[in-house]
Order: sequence, then structure tokens, then C-alpha cells
Amino acid sequence: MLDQTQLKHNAAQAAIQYIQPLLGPDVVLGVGTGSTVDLFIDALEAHKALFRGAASSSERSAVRLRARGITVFDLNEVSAMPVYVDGADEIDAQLNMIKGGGGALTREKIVASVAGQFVCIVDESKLVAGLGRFPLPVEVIPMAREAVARRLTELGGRPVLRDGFVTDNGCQILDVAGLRIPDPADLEARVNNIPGVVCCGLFALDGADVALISTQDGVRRID
Ligand code: ABF
Repeated sequence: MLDQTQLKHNAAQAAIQYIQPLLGPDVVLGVGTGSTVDLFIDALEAHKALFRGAASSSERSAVRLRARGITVFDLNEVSAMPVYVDGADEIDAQLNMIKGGGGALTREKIVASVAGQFVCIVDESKLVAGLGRFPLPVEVIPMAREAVARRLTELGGRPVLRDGFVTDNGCQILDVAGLRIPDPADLEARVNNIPGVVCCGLFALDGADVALISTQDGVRRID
């Protein structure tokens, strides 16, 4: 029986295999955030001579990449990247995701938007029949926090401020429990449209292209 860390490790290794044909001397990789991505970064070190560097979705991952000798580029220096690799808090079979448990959702969405494809690496506990058990993280401009919270309540959610947490962008996060999400792309658009919302943790308008889901029976690929 593999424990969760071993499952995450296997997902990270599967991502290394997946990206290998895409590597080259001019290639900048998009790298996400989280404990699964930490293992991916560790495994990437052995291949660092085969690509130019990485663009990171968080300060946390940037520090880890640099510590392993991988050059980190400001996204403004990068015009194209073949692939972005990141985890998720929930993913469904249509590759819609909830992300942002680690608080890096806005930079994750930005870096992912530059990449040719999004490869999501998760252990099987993250695969769900329908999104919404994990509270939806919503990054907000601090002065709009209460106004946004009222609108999220009108949408059926129960927003709670992530206490003492400040994002890499100097903003706050509302974690919204209780939302029904029959149409993830529709809800993503509605939340994005609330004034004061920087970014919402639904990745459905532009979901993952490939999921590598680590199970007790091996890594299952959905695309
Ligand atoms: C990030 O890492 C987040 O969007 C998500 O919250 C989290 C998943 O982390 P882990 O791999 O630690 O479960 O990608």
C-alpha cells in the first residue's frame, strides 16, 4: 500500500516522463506550487541541462528551483512555454479543477495561461465526481473583501477569510464553502466578474489538458 507521499512522488515522476520529449535548450518550463510540485522540482534537477529554465507560480517554488540550480525567469521575459506542470486540490474527469489551497492561484492561472498545455499532477484523493467539497479559494483586493463576501454569499457560498494569510500579490483569500458547482466554467465567469476579485480558484474556462493521476495501481492518464 503506497502512502500519499509515494503516490505524489509517482505523479511527479510521470510528469518528468511526460515532459521529456518537450525539452530543449531554449525551453522554459512553467512550474506550479505545492507538495506534489515540490517533488517534481526535485526530480527535475537531474534534467536541468536539457532545458533553459523555469517560470514559477510562487516565491516558494522559485526558491526551491534556484536551490536545485534551475534558472528562474520573470514571466515578462518569457514569450512561450510548451508546458506548465502543477497540482490541484480537486479535479474532475473533464479536467476542471479547484486550485489555490496553497494560496498561489493567481500566479498559477497567469503562468498556465502562457503555456501550450497544462499538465496536472495529483494523487487519486484529488479526483472527484463533482467539484465543490474543497472550499473555493478566491483572491480579493483587501478593501473589497466584505463586498465580495456578500456577493459570494448570494451565490450560495459561505466565505471565510483565510486568517493571517497574505498572497504573493499582497492580497487576501476568501475560502468559500457550500457552493454547488454543476457548471464550473459558468461559476468561474460569475466569480471573476465580481468587482474586487483578483482571481478565483476554479480552472474550468481553461482547465487542464492532461491529468496524471497517481493510484495504487499506477499512474492513470486522462486527456
Ligand atoms: C497548488 O498546489 C494549488 O493550486 C493547490 O492548492 C495545491 C495542491 O497541493 P498539493 O500538491 O500539496 O496537494 O497547485
